[in-house]
Amino acid sequence: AKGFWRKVKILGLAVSIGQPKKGVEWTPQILLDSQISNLFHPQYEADWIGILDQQVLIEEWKQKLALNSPSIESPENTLLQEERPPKIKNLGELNYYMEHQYKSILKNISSTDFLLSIGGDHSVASATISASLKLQKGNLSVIWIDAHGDCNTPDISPSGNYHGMPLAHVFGLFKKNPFSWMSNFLPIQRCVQIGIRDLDGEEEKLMNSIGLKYFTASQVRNYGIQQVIKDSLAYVDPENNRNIHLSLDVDGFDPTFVPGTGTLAPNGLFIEDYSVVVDEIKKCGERFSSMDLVEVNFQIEKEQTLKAVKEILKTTFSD
Ligand code: 5AB
Ligand code: MN
Ligand code: MN
Ligand code: MN
Repeated sequence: AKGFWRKVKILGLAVSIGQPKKGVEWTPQILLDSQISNLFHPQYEADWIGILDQQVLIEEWKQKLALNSPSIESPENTLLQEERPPKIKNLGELNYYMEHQYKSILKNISSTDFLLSIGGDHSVASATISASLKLQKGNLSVIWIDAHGDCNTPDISPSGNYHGMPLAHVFGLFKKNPFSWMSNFLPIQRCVQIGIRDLDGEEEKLMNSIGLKYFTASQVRNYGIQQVIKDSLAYVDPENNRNIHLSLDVDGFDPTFVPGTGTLAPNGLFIEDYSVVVDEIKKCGERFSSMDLVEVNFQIEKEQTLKAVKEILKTTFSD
């Protein structure tokens, strides 16, 4: 669009503890070093806010714990831990990290900036969405591209990995919310998922029972991506007045296009599909307000994956 100008603030989320594989936490620094903002059309003015490093934050968290050690070392607590093994792995660390992430977004981003969050694993999405909901005074809808549902609750998760749970969390579906800073929740009808093809049994039952709208990868092939994104936007933004957050898990793409990710699923989307999706979302103009780019793991594969990430960014921030 002519005359369009937008400030893009990039936040690096160097975190991997929502899942077991090393490597996703290095992605923000690698992309910063690759000068990705040079790929953006000049109508976007891109600035890195910084990179939130899990090592630094976890160290800080441990020091705070040590200061309170008497209560932590008490026998009741040890017993409690044994009786109830944590249903979310690295819960304390994640809570600490994501509280910082949430606060850092509120501190550094204004409601008219575009926020690009670069992960890191997909755990970060519950905090970016919560923060965006707060910034946009609740007026937010989400397009979620993924092979997976990320809709497990701690009770049904087969792995205990939080990156498979952020959507259930931000919908407010956890029996007990373990993150006290998180108080903005997304109505289920304000979200649609695209590219889904690998759901856990209980997760799928839950998604269907709550009426979450999603398009599987095979539905994308049957209906065509144009139809899918049009229907999606009509569903989450029926009156053309909502801000749109795009949560892009790169495993939504086909593994031949993005091989470098921790949870591969065959028969995914291609850049041509993404291009149609993003063009349609960009018709929302400034209401397209934020995006997560997550689950990129150059440790698993670098050459093709870096090429793919550059294409994704170029497509997103074209004119
Ligand atoms: B991703 C699985 N459903 O919960 C689980 O990559 C995988 O953010 C989750 O979409 C994949 O552990 C999470 C088996
Ligand atoms: Mn996924
Ligand atoms: Mn995901
Ligand atoms: Mn993944």
